[in-house]
Amino acid sequence: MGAKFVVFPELAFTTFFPRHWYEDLNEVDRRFFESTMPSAETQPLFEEAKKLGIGFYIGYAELTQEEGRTRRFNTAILVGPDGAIVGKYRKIHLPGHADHKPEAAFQHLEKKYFEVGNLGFRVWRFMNTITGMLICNDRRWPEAFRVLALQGAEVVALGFNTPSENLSYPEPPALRVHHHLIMAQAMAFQNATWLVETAKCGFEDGYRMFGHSLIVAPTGEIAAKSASEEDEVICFNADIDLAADLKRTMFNFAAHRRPEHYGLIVERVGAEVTPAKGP
Ligand code: CDT
Repeated sequence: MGAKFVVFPELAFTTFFPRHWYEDLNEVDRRFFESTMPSAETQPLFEEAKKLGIGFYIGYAELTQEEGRTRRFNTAILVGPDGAIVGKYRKIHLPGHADHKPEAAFQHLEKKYFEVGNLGFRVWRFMNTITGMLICNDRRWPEAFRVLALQGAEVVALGFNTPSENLSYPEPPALRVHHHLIMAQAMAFQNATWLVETAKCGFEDGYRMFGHSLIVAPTGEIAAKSASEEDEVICFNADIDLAADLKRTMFNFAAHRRPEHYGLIVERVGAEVTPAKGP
């Protein structure tokens, strides 16, 4: 297909193991976490990409020793066409819960297995673009995209695992996909970036994920979308300068943003009912 840059899903080397409760963290570390990247097992991917001159984004469970202790992150890296790791992102918005819910159809234990990422939202000069990384649930938070856009992001790469079934309340899968699509289109347009979102799809371990990998243009239009829940590759020849007019006019941040009125966004975490006292 001529692709120069490939985006793989979140936790691409393993099953989405946070759907399972494991008592023994040593077992989790052994089965699902990578303590070096690349490793003997992952090196062939790096070598093949280098041979083909392809850069890539890939997500994995990262085990690291930092600040004198073992730490676990849900991580993604950007790898250049020369096989060198250019950037690393550790997932900041970790959904789900940390406690065991035996009554539930499956678990979503990201809060048990991972710490909140400590590297911030950053962008890199990458393959003649400015590229930022996010992971799965981050795509639901406009703040994450805006922080990348304020650093000049032209491309945002994101891998995801989203179950077709809502763990918390009954919700039609079609509605879940609808939310996925409108978020992606809105985030790309409002931040004038290309957005690549790559899904795990179909049944993994017997649990269904809704797929719908996307490449979204800065116009908010879907340039390419997967069509099945089978393994699939989608590709688009993206004009990175497509957003130039948008960035110069409607979303000229320097001209139009009013951060003096956005303070609550960083001061307050949860919503509090605080009505104005007067007109
Ligand atoms: N992997 C991931 O972040 N998935 C979440 C599911 C949320 S349900 C607890 C998502 O936002 O798609």
